Amino acid sequence: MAQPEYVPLRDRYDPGTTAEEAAQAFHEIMVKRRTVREYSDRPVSEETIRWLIRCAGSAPSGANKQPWRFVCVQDPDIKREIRLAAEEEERAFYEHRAGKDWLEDLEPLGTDSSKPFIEVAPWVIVAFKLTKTDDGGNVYYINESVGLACGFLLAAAHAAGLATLTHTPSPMGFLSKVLGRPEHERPFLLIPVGYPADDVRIPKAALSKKPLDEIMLVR
Ligand code: IYR
Repeated sequence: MAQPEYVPLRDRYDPGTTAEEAAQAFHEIMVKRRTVREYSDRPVSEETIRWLIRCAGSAPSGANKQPWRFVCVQDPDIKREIRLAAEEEERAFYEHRAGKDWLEDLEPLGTDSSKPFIEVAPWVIVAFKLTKTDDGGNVYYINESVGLACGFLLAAAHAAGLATLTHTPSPMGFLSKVLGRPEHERPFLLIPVGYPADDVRIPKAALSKKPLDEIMLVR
């Protein structure tokens, strides 16, 4: 086996304060993130989106294969096509695909099959997972990897003052067709990105997060 080549860890991030203070400060930023379903049409520059994708692309991944592609859509015609196809799937979901329990769980969030945000938000980012590398090689821990990259993307958008929504129309096959993606790429998440509408409201139920002692154990 060939020995890996190593380089020193340079450019270390230094928060300039204690880890505890920095962790608390970052929490103060992240805890203000909200999933937003109503957007302003205020433009967001392509360069901003490029920074968000650079950030997503910095995520760790299985064997560093980076099994993701982010298709960033601003073209109103394509957004419309995506919206119409997504709403068709969602109508089937809300009318008969979702069971009673699932619909009951969604009730407090007020979601339904209408997805205007796909057209109103200036950008819709469709994250695809790669089931093979572009040259046919293996990829590993695909869902974990793409999930992490999407998490980075959401955090980056939030840090830029932008809102997001993780939308999962199901099934999502139409996105491959509309966006002309090859067989080895599978739609993973649809993420509108933009400024929240001025009069945006958030379902109260989405605000409650589990207390720390319910999600954390120390041993
Ligand atoms: N995909 C549907 C339903 C939906 C499912 C879950 I789980 C949510 O947290 C929110 C919605 C939709 O987008 O409306």
